[in-house]
Amino acid sequence: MSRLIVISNRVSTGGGAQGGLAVALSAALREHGGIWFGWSGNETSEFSGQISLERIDGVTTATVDLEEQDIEEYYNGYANRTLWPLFHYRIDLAEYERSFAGGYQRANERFADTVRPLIEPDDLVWVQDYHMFPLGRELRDRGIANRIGFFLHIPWPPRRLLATLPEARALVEGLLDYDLIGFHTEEWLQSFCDYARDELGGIVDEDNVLSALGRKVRLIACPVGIDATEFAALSQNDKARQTFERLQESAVGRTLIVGVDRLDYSKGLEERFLGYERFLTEHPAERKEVVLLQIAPPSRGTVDSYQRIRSTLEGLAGRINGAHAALDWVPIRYVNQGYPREMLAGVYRASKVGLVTPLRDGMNLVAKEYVAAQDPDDPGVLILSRFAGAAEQMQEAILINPHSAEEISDALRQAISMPREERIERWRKLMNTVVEQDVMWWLKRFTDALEAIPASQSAFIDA
Ligand code: GDG
Repeated sequence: MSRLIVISNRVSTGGGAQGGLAVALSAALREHGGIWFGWSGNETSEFSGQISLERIDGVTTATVDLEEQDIEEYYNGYANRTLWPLFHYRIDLAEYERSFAGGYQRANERFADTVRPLIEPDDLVWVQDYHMFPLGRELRDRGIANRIGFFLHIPWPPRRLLATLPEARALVEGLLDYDLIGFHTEEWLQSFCDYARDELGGIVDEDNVLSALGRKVRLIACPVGIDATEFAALSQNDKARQTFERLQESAVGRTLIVGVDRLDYSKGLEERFLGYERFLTEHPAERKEVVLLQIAPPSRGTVDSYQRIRSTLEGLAGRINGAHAALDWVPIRYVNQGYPREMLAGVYRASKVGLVTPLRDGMNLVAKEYVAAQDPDDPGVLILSRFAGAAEQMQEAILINPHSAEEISDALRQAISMPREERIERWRKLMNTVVEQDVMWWLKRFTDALEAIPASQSAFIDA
């Protein structure tokens, strides 16, 4: 078995409060041996490429500090203010600055210089996400002939949106140096093919191998999962049970609806609140029987668009509560803080409706966690946006268009009145998928596909 070199913006080894993805990548690193490389999260006055090596729970991590300018231009700039909004279809929020693009390229070159000496000839190299698009090419330029895979955790935008990015062509050309590119869904994969065909004259064969500009790269749709068995067990531990009981007491007989999202404009929180308000107005009789608990830990607080969405939501929650609350009831509990995972599991289990309404989302793990945490004898109902990658696998949820307040309102009504047998039937199908296509399934599918690529494929083909 080849060693694995995982490369991502940040490195987290699955200890403490880490999510399922970090746990799975750590498990793969333990099995294959290898190294997890990335930015330390720290700033240094002058970049030195000094690697800090650590061994945590059987996983070797290698991290490097970046200069303030790198962090500003690469991370806060190009990653968070250019690529993230553009790839979530928000060109209105995307900032196109040459300095960001330059800093992004520089940081990737620095990553390549730093990780290069750690890579041995038979290692599988696996690059994660949009922070690192150019890394494959930079490694090739430094003589790395290994199999290199790339996985994109966010959507791939439609061709005409991507074309608004000044560096679009160079970015996609750079991706041709990978051997394998993974997307969560067929839809994101097809959007990538559209661009490669129309802008680069590429050809995609029946095995999803793209040939363009004399290079070949294999494409796969490989949806990420959660550790469903672990999460189901978590929902029954002491801390989860205490949270469950506390919520049940505080909701006194009311139906709890839950949303859990990083505070991000892609998650459709504003539209969710408006859809919920619509439900309150359209169904006065049910009004006081429901409570919406929205957990939204703030993120990327230095970026303007995140400050704006935060204040918009505060205003909206205040207005809805002001307009609809009664002496003994507040319609929205809006909480701007994070909770430990086992408490979240208890929150999901206590909630009869999981409301997941992103406007665009690569996958959305909350939808899967919500399902995994349910009581099999009395499960809650998942309402899910059609525009989340998860919708491709989770057809038994109530699927909605998150831009339509009416659809959200109708879906809430349907979920709240759904008979137990129907809830159980839908949940069983959803749970089967979440358990079968879990995070270890995802990991194995991707690494097997990478390992199956003949080592020579990364060389030039005849044009
Ligand atoms: C990217 C893509 C893709 C949230 N609040 C708390 C908390 N969380 C955890 C959830 C879940 C995770 O954060 C969020 O996962 P998502 O999938 O929703 O979204 P992103 O962070 O945007 O991740 C996404 C994912 O990559 C994987 O490929 O699904 O589409 O955007 O696990 O539970 N965790 C804790 N406390 C909180 O308050 N502990």
